Amino acid sequence: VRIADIKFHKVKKPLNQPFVTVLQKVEEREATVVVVQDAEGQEGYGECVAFSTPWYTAETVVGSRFVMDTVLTPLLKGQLLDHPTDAARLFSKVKGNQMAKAAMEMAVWDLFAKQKGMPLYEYVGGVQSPVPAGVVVAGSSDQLVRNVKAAIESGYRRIKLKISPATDAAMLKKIVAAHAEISFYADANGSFSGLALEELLPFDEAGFALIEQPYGEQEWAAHRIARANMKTPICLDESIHSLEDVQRMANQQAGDIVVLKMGRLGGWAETLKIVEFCKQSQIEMWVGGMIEFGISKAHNLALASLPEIKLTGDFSDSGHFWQSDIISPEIHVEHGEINLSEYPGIGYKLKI
Ligand code: OSB
Ligand code: MG
Repeated sequence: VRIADIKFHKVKKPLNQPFVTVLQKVEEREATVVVVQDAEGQEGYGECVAFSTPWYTAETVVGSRFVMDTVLTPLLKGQLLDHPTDAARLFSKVKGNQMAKAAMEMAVWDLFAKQKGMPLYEYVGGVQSPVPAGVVVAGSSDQLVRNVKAAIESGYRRIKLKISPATDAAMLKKIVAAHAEISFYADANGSFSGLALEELLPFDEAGFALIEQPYGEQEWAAHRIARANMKTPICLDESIHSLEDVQRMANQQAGDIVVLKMGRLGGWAETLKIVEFCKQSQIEMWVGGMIEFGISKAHNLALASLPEIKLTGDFSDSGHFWQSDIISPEIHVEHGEINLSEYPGIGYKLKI
């Protein structure tokens, strides 16, 4: 496939409700949509998931756009690629900037699948079966109870609760106990950083299926201690930027489960290597979300279709965050599931 042209579109939309965590209050989401074109004008789509400011990862919308425009585009444009993994190889000498790389690399994967006339999920080895939906609930305690109720009424069977040292663990235990049919995850986003294990232990009694990222990105020893002293599986999100980080987690026994986010990992090629390693090492995986638009979600759905990925990811309805999404059709949760598109590539049209 010849990458004949590369285009970018800015997207900016308000969230239906502010998304409030210990890290940041997100009220509006900006993103960059990447369109790669072959010589015939066939298009592949990617979405850069960097946020406006560096509150979750170091990259930003403006910084990633600079890198895509001035560094990555010259490396990719005009190239004749034999395989989509060539894109990651072309970018490999550029340091860091995984979200910028991923956005462009993922567009290339979409284009290859379209050239083959195959859905992307099939192209990467996934299997057709609806992807179970999962939603994230954040906010103060009374909001939490209301939002959990609303999520269950919308059909979600997996709910992720944002936690911090200020969260009332006993209250969460009651919520979890009241809904035996729901799988609850807890995500701390590193907010127990520097605190004693005792601060985290009350959450071990709440009945969560897993606890995500209690400590900071580089706090491997703290995660190892938590894992050794808790019955709830420890899951790493922010700590994982590459296959090497997953190997470090395994070697240091710092976690049981990894969250796959292609933006944070640099794209499909690195993510598929991690999937293979986790399969060999019997590490469980799930696909995380970052308040994304539909292009990114469509790639994530293809990833979640892989038979190795058994845990439910962050997959909510387009209408959960957005008045209107940037894809057609939008992503719909029905009976707690999302059907994979059977159209070529990501299977959704760009609607901007
Ligand atoms: O830690 O998983 C996270 C959103 C933005 C950045 C980081 C995270 C999140 C979420 C929301 O938890 C998940 C979603 O988009 O559904
Ligand atoms: Mg997380």
